Amino acid sequence: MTPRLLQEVLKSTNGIPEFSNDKSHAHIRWTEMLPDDLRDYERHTSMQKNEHLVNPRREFLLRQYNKFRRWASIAAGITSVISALLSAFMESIMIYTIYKFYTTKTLFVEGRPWGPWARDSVLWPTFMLAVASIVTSLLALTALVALWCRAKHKAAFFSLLYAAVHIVAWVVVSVLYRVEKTEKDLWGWSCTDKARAIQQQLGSRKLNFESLCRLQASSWEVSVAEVVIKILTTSVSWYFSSRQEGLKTEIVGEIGSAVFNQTEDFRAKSIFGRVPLVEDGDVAIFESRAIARYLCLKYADVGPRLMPESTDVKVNGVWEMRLTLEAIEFDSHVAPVIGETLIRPALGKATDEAVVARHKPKLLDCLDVLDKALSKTPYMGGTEYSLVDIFYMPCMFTVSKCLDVFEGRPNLRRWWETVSAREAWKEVVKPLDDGYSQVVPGWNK
Ligand SMILES: N[C@@H](CCC(=O)N[C@@H](CS)C(=O)NCC(=O)O)C(=O)O
Repeated sequence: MTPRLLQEVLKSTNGIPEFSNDKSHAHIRWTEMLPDDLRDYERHTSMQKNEHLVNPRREFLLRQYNKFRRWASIAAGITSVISALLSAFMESIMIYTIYKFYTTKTLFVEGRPWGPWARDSVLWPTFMLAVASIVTSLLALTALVALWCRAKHKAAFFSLLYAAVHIVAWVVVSVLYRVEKTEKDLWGWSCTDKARAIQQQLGSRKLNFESLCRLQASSWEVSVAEVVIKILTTSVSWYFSSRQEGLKTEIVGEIGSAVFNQTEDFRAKSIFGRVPLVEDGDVAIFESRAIARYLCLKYADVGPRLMPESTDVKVNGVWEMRLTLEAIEFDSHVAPVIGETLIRPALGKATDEAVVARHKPKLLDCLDVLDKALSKTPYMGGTEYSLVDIFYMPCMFTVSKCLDVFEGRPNLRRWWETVSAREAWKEVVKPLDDGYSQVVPGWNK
């Protein structure tokens, strides 16, 4: 754990001129700053420890999760392609039938001044099927483009709603089209004996009712197939999505298992049973803030400093005060808000609104105070970037996913834009962001 945490803390310090003893270290990775023997040692232990950090079950679950996601996309792609093809087939038959009707309706037929088609022909069922097929093929094409662009359906609810509307609409269209097949509509008339007799009289090259009858019948069969296929593919997609959702909860549980399946040895070292825990030789330290300070002191001459160098008790006193405020005034309110609003829903548990109601107003007050303080100094700890900023950053980032943190707080926004623009932060936050976006609903809203 040590090298990993150390790496994360020190990475956040890359390119910090304020506390750096040697400014040429800016933008150099922490391992490159270590003396050769120590660098090798760190690399070696880091590899060793990382092997222990790989949780085979979690890796397996993640692979399964990605597999289901891939299959859900493949199923959605196949559905759209089939829908587009079937609809294109129906749409061309309907357009052809309508075209045939308009181009032949004035043909002369002995004893039928209204032409070869039924007297007062009913056209709407044919138009209805044509419009339904055009709409479906356009929707299917849009879905394909969206898949191609890797746009994800934000909520399974909407894709299910879309599938339900699609199925109901096609059931209605197919039933109406079939029920309205009388001698008056184009399909019904094409299949009558009277139409066949007229075809013989005019010649099938001019007007082939028999083939029109067959084409429209097959079009109705395709419309029924459209319903059946949609039901099947929706079930398959739903199956993959529900497996994917189930895995999300398992993955989060597995990540927590490091904490929850505690060994006696772990308990002896982290007496409250919490992570992170850092072991460095014969010393074991828990509490992230204590760990960060330990690492800063231990490697004070390796990387840039993140604590004041001054021996002035007043300077140190003010800095200590600001450092402490983060844990007391910010973390104690932001942690429950994050836990209830983002973490519990990710674990499939309900948000305890009473907890949110208790802590959110205090958090907002704290943010207002911080905004005011940041109008006087550029950083949380004073004039220089320091551990104080680093302590605020993870929760500030996380809570900004469920709360409008920076709105109406220009100084806090300016501070966040400055500190979060650091390359080291971007690198450190990426796995956190990727991980959360997989398990927390609405993370990337
Ligand atoms: N103040 C502690 C908080 C540590 C903490 O709450 N860790 C959580 C995981 S993020 C934990 O270990 N929870 C397990 C438990 O409370 O049983 C720190 O900053 O290290």
